[in-house]
Amino acid sequence: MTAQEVATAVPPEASDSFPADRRLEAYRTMVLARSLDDRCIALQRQGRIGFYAPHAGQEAALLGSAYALAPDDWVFPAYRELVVALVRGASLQSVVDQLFADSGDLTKGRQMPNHFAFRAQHFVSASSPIGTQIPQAVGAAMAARSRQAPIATIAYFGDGATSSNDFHAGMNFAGVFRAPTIFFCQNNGWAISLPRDRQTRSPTLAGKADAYGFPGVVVDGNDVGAVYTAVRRARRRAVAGEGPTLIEAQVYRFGPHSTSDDPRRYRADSEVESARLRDPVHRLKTELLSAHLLDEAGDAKIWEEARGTIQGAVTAAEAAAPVGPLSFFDDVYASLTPRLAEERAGAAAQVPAEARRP
Ligand SMILES: Cc1ncc(C[n+]2csc(CCOP(=O)(O)OP(=O)(O)O)c2C)c(N)n1
Ligand SMILES: [Mg+2]
Repeated sequence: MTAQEVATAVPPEASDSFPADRRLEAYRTMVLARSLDDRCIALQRQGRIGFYAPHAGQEAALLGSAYALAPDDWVFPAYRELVVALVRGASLQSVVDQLFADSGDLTKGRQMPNHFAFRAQHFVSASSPIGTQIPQAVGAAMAARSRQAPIATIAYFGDGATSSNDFHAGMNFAGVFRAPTIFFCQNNGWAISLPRDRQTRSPTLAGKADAYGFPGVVVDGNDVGAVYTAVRRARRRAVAGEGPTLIEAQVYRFGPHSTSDDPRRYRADSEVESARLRDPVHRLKTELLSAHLLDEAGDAKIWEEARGTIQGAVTAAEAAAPVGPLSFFDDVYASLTPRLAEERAGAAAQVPAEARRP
């Protein structure tokens, strides 16, 4: 089945269209996401957080996919999907706390900054090793199916990950066993400095699904509605037992690969400028303006509110206590072994009283 045929593989349903009454809410989240991105890069440059992987330019792909999922689905992210966690109900404060590794950090300072995990939101820890989340998502999907849970799993990954061993292992297994998994590839044309044409000669990345025997779809990743529809349909297929779908969302990330990267060494400024003409935030704003759901004054207020909310979260994170040193003893065993209990007591005697919290 080719990428083109896929569009007709699952009959469309009205509920596949992005809900009109959620478009303004989606725009607010998009503005929050864009503002957070700008702020996080500034915080890293100021030495206040250690590391950050930007997503500006990919908001429509991230949001459109996130809105199409159900709360019980499980998300297996790469490392650029904090917006997905926000849509699923993770608090902005917990995102910012993770970046600062303060006592509000759900990962207790044990992960690299930007490597979020939100268990309550079914959002698995970020995958830095490229592609590892793909077979994990397939395994979780198979487990869900054996429990007869009517859910799907989604694996987020980039164009670069399509060259990984884990992409092949996950896609092949999912195809053979019809795993209820959505493979969501955000193709920004670059794997750090490696351009798309050095990655593969496949005309599309979605076309790779042909070899594994399930549909592949190419979608405009700047169009929140188009992404939503593609993921809704893939999800319906998955839950109906029809198997996986590979979605290639074509996007462009404006910023560097991460705060450790300088894209001017490999990417022409003109490429970025022309991509900015297709900015998904601007695109949704234009749609809302023409539908009279937004005006310029309302837009300015949305940006101002977003910056204020972020400022509040940053101020709270900087005022929060660091993660307590005794947290070192948590989470390895359900209850401490006698030896570890003794070591913990010894350590507790050496730390100041205010740091004795877990
Ligand atoms: C197994 C593995 N190999 C190499 C790396 C180094 N690395 C980190 S990100 C990256 C590029 C990933 O590109 P892509 O999948 O397109 O995602 P993008 O960053 O463009 O969103 C590479 C090679 C890694 N993290 N893991
Ligand atoms: Mg890429």
